[in-house]
Amino acid sequence: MSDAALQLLRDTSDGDRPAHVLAEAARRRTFAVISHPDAGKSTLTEALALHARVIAQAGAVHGKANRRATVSDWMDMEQARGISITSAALAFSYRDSVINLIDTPGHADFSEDTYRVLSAVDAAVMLLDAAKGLEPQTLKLFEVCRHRGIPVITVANKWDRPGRDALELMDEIAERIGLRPTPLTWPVGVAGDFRGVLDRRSGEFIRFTRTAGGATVAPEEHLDPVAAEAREGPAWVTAVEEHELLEADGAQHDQEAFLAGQTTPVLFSSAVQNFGVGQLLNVLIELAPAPTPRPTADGGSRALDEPFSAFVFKM
Ligand SMILES: Nc1nc2c(ncn2[C@@H]2O[C@H](COP(=O)(O)OP(=O)(O)OP(=O)(O)O)[C@@H](O)[C@H]2O)c(=O)[nH]1
Ligand SMILES: [Mg+2]
Repeated sequence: MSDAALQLLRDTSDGDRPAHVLAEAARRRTFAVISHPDAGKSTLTEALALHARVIAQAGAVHGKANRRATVSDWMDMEQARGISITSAALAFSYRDSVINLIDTPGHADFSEDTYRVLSAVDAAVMLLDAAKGLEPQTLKLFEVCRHRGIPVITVANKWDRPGRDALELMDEIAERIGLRPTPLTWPVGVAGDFRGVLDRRSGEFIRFTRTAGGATVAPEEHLDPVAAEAREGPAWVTAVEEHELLEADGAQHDQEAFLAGQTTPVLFSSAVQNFGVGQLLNVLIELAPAPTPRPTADGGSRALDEPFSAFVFKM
């Protein structure tokens, strides 16, 4: 560090600094979006940015010519081929928090990049294509999260398209990766007929409305159970029955078990239509961990308010 920089550090440091550093750290949510290729990571990244009003309009990678490329796929080759080759970091504020989101490439050729990213984040959002369930690359990436002790939030995406049964998907998560799924939202309408979600914590129905091309935030309506049943009939009744089954099975969110990597909160979405995206943002802020002390090379633990430390993970 140069003398000038050192002097600046001395000048700006005061008694409040550790408290300030801790408060700033507590506001931060740093996470990676991971999955097998094509599950919709870049589309979801963009939908999150749209929802937080960082961008005004979304455009799909493989979409119509009049839609723009996703914000995180910025290389010419990425836009031409519709895949992510590099990880893209997006930082934005939402409510009182600062979100640091890293959109990773799913393709196995670029997985070194994803492994590096996973050494720098505090949580991961694991995306599943609702029709395909757990695909090979998702399983591999999940193993890395398990190894590193990274808490995982699962998002069943592409619910707007015909796919698996939601309860079956939960079984697949439990059986194949040994994580206990604790859904926070539950879909109303089968895959391919996505009307909204049952918020399992409030019991409310959150109904989404499509917008043209999914380019803008999807309007949401909140209905109580009686109004929801009147509106959606059997689709609502089925969702409530399945929710009660999950409840009887003890599939409730438990923050400690989530942070310990034993359970995974699950949400349902359609990134391309911006359905379920606001719910994910709120869950990230409410439940995802802020930065914690890091292990040091000699096996100790480095507190967040130590004078200065950095971890260079990508050059
Ligand atoms: N129907 C539907 N299509 C979606 C959804 N989310 C993404 N897609 C489409 O799926 C394709 C892949 O989406 P991407 O966002 O590029 O997927 P990705 O996971 O970033 O892919 P890689 O970066 O190559 O690993 C695109 O054609 C998207 O428009 C969704 O919720 N529903
Ligand atoms: Mg991508």
